[in-house]
Amino acid sequence: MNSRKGISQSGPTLDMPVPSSFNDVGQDRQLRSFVGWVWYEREVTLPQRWTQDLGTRVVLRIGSAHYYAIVWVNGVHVVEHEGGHLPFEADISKLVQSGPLSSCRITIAINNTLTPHTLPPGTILHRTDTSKYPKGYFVQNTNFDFFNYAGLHRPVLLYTTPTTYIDDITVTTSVDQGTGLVDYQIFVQGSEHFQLEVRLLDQEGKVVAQGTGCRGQLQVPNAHLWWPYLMHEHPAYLYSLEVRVTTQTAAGPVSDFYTLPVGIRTVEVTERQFLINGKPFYFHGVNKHEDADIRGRGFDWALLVKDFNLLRWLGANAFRTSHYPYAEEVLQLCDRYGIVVIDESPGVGIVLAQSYGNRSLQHHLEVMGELVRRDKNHPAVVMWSVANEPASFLPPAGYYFKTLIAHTKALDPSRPVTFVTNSNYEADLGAPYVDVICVNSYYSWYHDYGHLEVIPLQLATQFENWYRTYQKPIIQSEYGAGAIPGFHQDPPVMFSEEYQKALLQQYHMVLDEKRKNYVVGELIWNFADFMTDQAPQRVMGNKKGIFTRQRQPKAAAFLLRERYWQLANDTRRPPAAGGAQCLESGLFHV
Ligand code: GCB
Repeated sequence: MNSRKGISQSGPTLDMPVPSSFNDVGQDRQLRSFVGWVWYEREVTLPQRWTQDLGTRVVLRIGSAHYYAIVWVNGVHVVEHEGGHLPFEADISKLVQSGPLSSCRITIAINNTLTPHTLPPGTILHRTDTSKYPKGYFVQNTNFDFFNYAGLHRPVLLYTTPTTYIDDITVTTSVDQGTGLVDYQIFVQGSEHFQLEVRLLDQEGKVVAQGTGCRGQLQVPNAHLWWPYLMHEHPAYLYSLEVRVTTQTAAGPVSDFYTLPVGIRTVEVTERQFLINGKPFYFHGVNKHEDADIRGRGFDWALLVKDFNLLRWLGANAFRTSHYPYAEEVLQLCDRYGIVVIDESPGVGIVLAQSYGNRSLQHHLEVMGELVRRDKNHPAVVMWSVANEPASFLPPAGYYFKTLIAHTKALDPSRPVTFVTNSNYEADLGAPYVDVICVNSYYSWYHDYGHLEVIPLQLATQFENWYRTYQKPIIQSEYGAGAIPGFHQDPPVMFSEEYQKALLQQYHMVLDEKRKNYVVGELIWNFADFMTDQAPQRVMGNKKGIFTRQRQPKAAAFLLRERYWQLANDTRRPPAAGGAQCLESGLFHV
């Protein structure tokens, strides 16, 4: 690429909002289903200090680019990244500080092609029968049930730090007889000579502990623990860890300063229970997608806040980031509201034998490294899920999941690890390595259509088989039925709101029995309707949402709301009839 010419000189361009998927903003069918390279470009003017002060480090940060991205600044290649749901950065100081220019042209090429070695995997099918397809015709095939939205899904930011800067912080917490123990490790880059100060402040701004040096333990007598929001009257207590690294320069001392919210809490798994702060926790919540009209998977504050209001209206205390890591802002709100998260990697649809080879495994290990690095300090994250519904009965799956789970535990020994299975309990080769069995089932939906009466027997058998085999706590990580909003039929038939409700009720009877014992959670599939590829069994997407894609409740939402508040009743009563709880004003600084 010529470093002086912008992309607009190579041909016609489109205006494209960021963050957003590119697929649904246009009127062009080709753009909606486009597979291949797209190019984004933006020219920005940098403040003078950024370009003149050599003590300033200028960083370009891309929140998420789906799927493969190559980045240039002023025509110079600066970074490449594989994987659509995690951030990456490039230090561009040298580039922007090398000449008189204060403008900076950022060019990002993105390719959404999925292959057997990407995460999630996919295949490109070349249609060579020229009696049916034009020459060179191909389609992207996937083994997952959501639309492969692509583009710049999260913010693209430029920020600065001093040249000696805080690169990473790891915090783990424990509790010893009421004293909170906060172990920290701080990684500094740019110099070997610096001073490091650490302070922990409570919510009143009072310093409760302090330390110096790159690693240490802060002790907080009578600590306020971080509790999920329905378990305690003062939930989601967050301390602030202030980290200051200072270096001496010719111009005097220079500091990099970072504040990290810290929740002191413990997580533990026993043979029958999932414990948070030593107390049994029952997951009653949802599976979500990052999905909405027009913006596709693009980050949107208004949508996010609406979703959290709906979660709290429902009384949901947890969700799984099915089937990929969500935006960091989502986890920040979970920390602040006390909503528990099972944090899932993009390992969805790993069903081809080819996807179990070393190349795929290596990439999956790297993705877990990026995910843990990004999300390890969120108290809301209580468990990692390395995959969803892989073909875990295939012979190489045993080694694959053993390695992947051991690696994740080595990266973060403080949290349990799982993957979500729909394999037969006898055939599953990955289940021996998980801490919690997460199982998906769709009785009376994908088989025994319409026969709701078989659910109690089939579901009870499912739980008993898994528990007898592994003696590990079990989460019903998906169950549900499709309902087209406004379709009514009584007695219930499939796709009516009544059927969705009735199916959930059958599940709930068994869950109520088994949760006395070893079932530790239930997560409905799905929070909201979402877009999928076109297929005869999908009606403008997947309709298993209890809310529509526009976040309006179906009948099942009211049923779940009653149930979840009932489940929470031990610690807290439901809000007044008809009234969702309002988020206090002042909570948002967006
Ligand atoms: C599943 C998948 C989920 C699908 C869902 C369905 O088991 O994990 O991605 O969307 O079933 O509705 O078929």
